[in-house]
Amino acid sequence: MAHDLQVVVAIFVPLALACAIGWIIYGRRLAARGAAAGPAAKPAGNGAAARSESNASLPAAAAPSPVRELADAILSGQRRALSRGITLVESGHPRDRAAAAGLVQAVFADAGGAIRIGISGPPGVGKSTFAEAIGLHAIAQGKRVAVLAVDPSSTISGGSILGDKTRMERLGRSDSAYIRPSPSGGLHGGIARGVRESVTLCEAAGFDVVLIETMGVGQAELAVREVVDLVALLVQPGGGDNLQGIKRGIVEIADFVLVNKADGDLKRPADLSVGEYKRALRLMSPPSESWRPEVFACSAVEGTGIDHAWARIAAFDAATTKDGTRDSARARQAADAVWGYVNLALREALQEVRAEPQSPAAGWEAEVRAGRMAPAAAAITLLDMVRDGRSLSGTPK
Ligand SMILES: Nc1nc2c(ncn2[C@@H]2O[C@H](COP(=O)(O)OP(=O)(O)O)[C@@H](O)[C@H]2O)c(=O)[nH]1
Ligand SMILES: [Mg+2]
Repeated sequence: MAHDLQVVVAIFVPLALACAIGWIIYGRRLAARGAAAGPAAKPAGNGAAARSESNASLPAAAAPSPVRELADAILSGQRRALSRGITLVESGHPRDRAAAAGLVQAVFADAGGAIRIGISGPPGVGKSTFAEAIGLHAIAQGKRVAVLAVDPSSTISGGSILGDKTRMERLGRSDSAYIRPSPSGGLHGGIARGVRESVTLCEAAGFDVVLIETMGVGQAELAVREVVDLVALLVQPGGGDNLQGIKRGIVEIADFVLVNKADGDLKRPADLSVGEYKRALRLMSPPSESWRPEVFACSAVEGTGIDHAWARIAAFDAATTKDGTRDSARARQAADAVWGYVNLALREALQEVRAEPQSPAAGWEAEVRAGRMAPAAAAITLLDMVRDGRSLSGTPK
């Protein structure tokens, strides 16, 4: 039937249901764990606060749901299940939203254990090559590495971009690696839609390093900051003191600026660029209170500087974990994300209402378009209607 204000409210019912299902499933697992192996001895992750004693007494769910089965398969480290899970959280379709939220909630207490690294920088700078090099290095140190990359060749206009290495063949052959190229069609600010959830699923599947390669274009790059612990910005070597057209804002969110391609003829220009970026960064405020951004050169192709990069990333992780800034940043990111989802769901619900020609919402918009009403006044009128619970739909029930 027609949409009215209840559409807005109805959006939250599936979400709330999903959370409830997650709690129930979680409680069941806790109870099972408690019976089998005593108290769980996992390191604190996402679910540190959620792991309260009282959950163990939650009622058991009747039958294993498809979402529960998928969650269990992910938790047992099955790659195909992880891929299916990521497809679900990337879907963006309102129909999949409750299942996606339920899945993430079902594995949430087992996530949080990875170091989350954003790899940013313009197209062609070597992000994928670097991700592969540092991924292989981390694996050699005994880590399991997941890479979430936006595949730029999947854009309609893009075609293949500068010998793009999204597939990362060498890394892909390792049993300790998981590579997920996401189509850039579903982009949500330079990173794949649902990437926060994908990180959670990768962590639940047991990966201890999650690399997120961004698409590398424009201000959208800033979005990656919201889902990672640290950002490594890759830049090209080159003279000139204009930071080579890199947007200042993007340099400002970087914990590391890596001048890549420091090999062959580019070695010397790379070293000069390191000095320039160091000088530039001194004038900017660092993204984290407990870490001064570092600049150094590397060659992802030759592998030079990769061990140093990994050592410094490990130092960043150790410092920010110890002083609590990593967890407080994660807490803030998570809280902000709640409002991001609420904004999105509300906007979608209101768009639906707006699409109905008979609705007062559409009427107010027409008034604005005709120049009879100021946009701010129309917005307040609509928000008042929402607050008062009045129908925004034109078709009475
Ligand atoms: N000389 C040199 N070329 C590199 C290096 N890293 C990447 N490349 C090349 O730069 C091109 C783009 O690399 P890619 O990793 O796909 O860049 P992305 O678009 O930032 O992911 C490829 O042809 C790479 O072989 C490097 O350290 N040195
Ligand atoms: Mg790439």
